[in-house]
Amino acid sequence: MANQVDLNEILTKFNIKTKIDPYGNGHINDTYCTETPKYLLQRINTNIFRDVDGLMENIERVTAFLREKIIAAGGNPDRETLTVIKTAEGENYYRYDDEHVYRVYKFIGDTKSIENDKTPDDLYEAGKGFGKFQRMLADFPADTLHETIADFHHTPKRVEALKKAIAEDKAGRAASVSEEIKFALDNAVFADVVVNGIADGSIPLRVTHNDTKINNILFDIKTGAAECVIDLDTVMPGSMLYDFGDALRMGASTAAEDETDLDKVHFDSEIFARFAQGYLSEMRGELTEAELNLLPFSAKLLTYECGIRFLTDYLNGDTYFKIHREHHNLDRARNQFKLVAEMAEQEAALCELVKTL
Ligand code: ADP
Ligand code: GN1
Ligand code: MG
Repeated sequence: MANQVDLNEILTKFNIKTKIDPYGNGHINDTYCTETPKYLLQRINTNIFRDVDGLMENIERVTAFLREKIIAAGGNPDRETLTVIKTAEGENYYRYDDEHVYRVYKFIGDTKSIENDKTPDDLYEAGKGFGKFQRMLADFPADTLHETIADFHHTPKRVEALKKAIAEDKAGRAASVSEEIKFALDNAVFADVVVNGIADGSIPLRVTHNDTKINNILFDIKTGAAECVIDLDTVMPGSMLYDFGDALRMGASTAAEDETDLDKVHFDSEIFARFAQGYLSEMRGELTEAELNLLPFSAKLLTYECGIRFLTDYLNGDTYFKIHREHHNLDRARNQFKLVAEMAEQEAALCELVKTL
């Protein structure tokens, strides 16, 4: 467990001496923040990210590239991208042992991260923020990045992983979730649309973030503008549809990702429109016809994919996502499937709406 390690000892490796406390709400890493001066310490989840050298190399190269672009545009690189703090020995992370691997970032203050209370304007800003991130990385050589998690958004392989989890039924839960399993398998018909588009060349590979949930962007506390895209562990070659769709998965829901009262969980098309406006204000000129046509579909695809990942983890006995209660992953899966159903109902109307943007 992380707390068996003395975090103050870890901090001394980065020449930092100050009090430290847990911070943030991620499902993957353990995050802490120091008092003054403020730094963000993270224990990298090495069960999920096996190649920490490759991962940190990606982050250092991408942030250095962004830094140059931000400076050229007259921005502030210390706020508009992450800054990796090196150890006293000049390394970009510190390995205590194989399970306790830490990195430090500059803390980006005077920002807020949005979990659930959000307005359409916040989502406009988020769309602009993720769009700008992709635009600035458009000339980064994508094929030089390490693939930090293989086949991360290969939805058909996620379906295969679900089928394997059903067959193995490690936690003895499959019989109790037959309805959710049926929904997941019935909807697998659309799982291959984006991977097929990438394979036939109609959807280009770009440098994408791949984990664009709304709390992975920091907003300026005064202006509300998207200040910095964070959580760069999954920056890899991908489709822009992954980033567009995944942001709406949580961003366009009227409730939290784990809300159990499904009457509160709805897909909000006004938010979809505002996010799309923000995103297209940065990326309009870059997108192909196929990408534009699939924008509404991408929200459904990525929400479906995340739903089946939660369901798979539930069947496997909760080994991937952090949970805070017994059936947490099942609650998350049901919540995502409710959204998928509503997104499917609204897809045709949203395609018309995209044409007007
Ligand atoms: P996870 O992979 O577990 O989601 P994140 O990198 O997203 O971890 O960090 C968790 C939370 O910590 C974020 O949602 C954000 O609120 C906060 N955070 C992360 N990096 C910074 C930073 N450099 N400055 C300020 N807050 C940050
Ligand atoms: C995880 O790291 P975090 O909490 O931002 C996950 C995403 C999921 C998301 C669901 C590396 O994101 O893929 O969409 O949870 N990240 C990884 O909330 O698996
Ligand atoms: Mg995160």
